[in-house]
Amino acid sequence: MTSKDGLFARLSKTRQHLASGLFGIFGTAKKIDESVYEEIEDQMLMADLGVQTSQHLLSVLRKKAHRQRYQTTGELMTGLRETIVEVLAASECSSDHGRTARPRVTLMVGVNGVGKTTSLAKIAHRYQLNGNRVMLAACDTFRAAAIEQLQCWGDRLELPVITQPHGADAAAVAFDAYQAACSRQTDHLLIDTAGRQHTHGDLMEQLKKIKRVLEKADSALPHEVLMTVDAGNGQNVLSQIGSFHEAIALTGLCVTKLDGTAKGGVVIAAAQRYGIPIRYIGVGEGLEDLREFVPADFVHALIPERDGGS
Ligand SMILES: Nc1nc2c(ncn2[C@@H]2O[C@H](COP(=O)(O)OP(=O)(O)O)[C@@H](O)[C@H]2O)c(=O)[nH]1
Ligand SMILES: [Mg+2]
Repeated sequence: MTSKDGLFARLSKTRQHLASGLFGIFGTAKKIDESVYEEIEDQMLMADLGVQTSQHLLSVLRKKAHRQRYQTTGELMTGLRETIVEVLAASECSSDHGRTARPRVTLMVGVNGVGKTTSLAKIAHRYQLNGNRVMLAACDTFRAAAIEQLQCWGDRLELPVITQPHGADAAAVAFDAYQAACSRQTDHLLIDTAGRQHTHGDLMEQLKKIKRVLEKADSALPHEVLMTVDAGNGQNVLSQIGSFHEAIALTGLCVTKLDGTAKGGVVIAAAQRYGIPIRYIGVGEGLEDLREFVPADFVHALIPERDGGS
């Protein structure tokens, strides 16, 4: 099974919502009229693209259809695919976010239970496979179990994990970890943080403090502020991103649990609304179930060619 086939299988729930409805429209070789656009919009809303993003995509698609004189619904389908890829690609960032810095520091943030710690372990594993030295920092000092969970991943992946006892100052752990990463010539320092509701002021302040303390050590830190969101939360994901972005300026997104939801369209909405690049998508609980986000592969898995399946 190639990774693209794997992606196709994992995105089946969202595809059933989005693509099967679209095939109903496009498969009937209708004339392109207003009712076709309305039906496309309905399908997009069902796949959780949201009103604003659906309308944006439709307006771009209408112009494209007019300019390129689309005659068939098949051409319209191709145009829709292209339009979504363009939206997703536009959020890919041109700046490299310290890609070559060593240690490159990633701060993982997000609300509770979305898959931050698991995704961090998956990212660590990817880096290791590329021959990089990785260190983890357990800055979710809020729950004792969270420190143990990261330690467990560290044992499994044979990675150093910097910890302090439950209740310690998370910013102090981050600072210690950065110093350790520098002295041990680590390539990637991945910092796990406590889940917090975006409405929880104190915890947001703690996150800002972690960032400030790192910035004091080196103004380029953290190179990446990666927010994990659970696709299953659908449109709520957008307000979560908005609050975190305002508080600590996100540089990337990791969208998890796309395997278990029909709301995968929220990936497109997130890219369109905030222009924050999607770095990774999570498509299962295993270590290998994290993919680098490739817009064209994602769109192909959601809206395949009619006779395709791979
Ligand atoms: N199906 C599925 N489960 C996931 C994915 N990512 C994380 N999980 C599960 O989500 C649960 C919460 O993950 P955790 O990393 O502890 O979340 P955190 O509270 O944000 O750190 C765990 O049971 C993970 O195995 C994913 O992409 N797909
Ligand atoms: Mg966690």
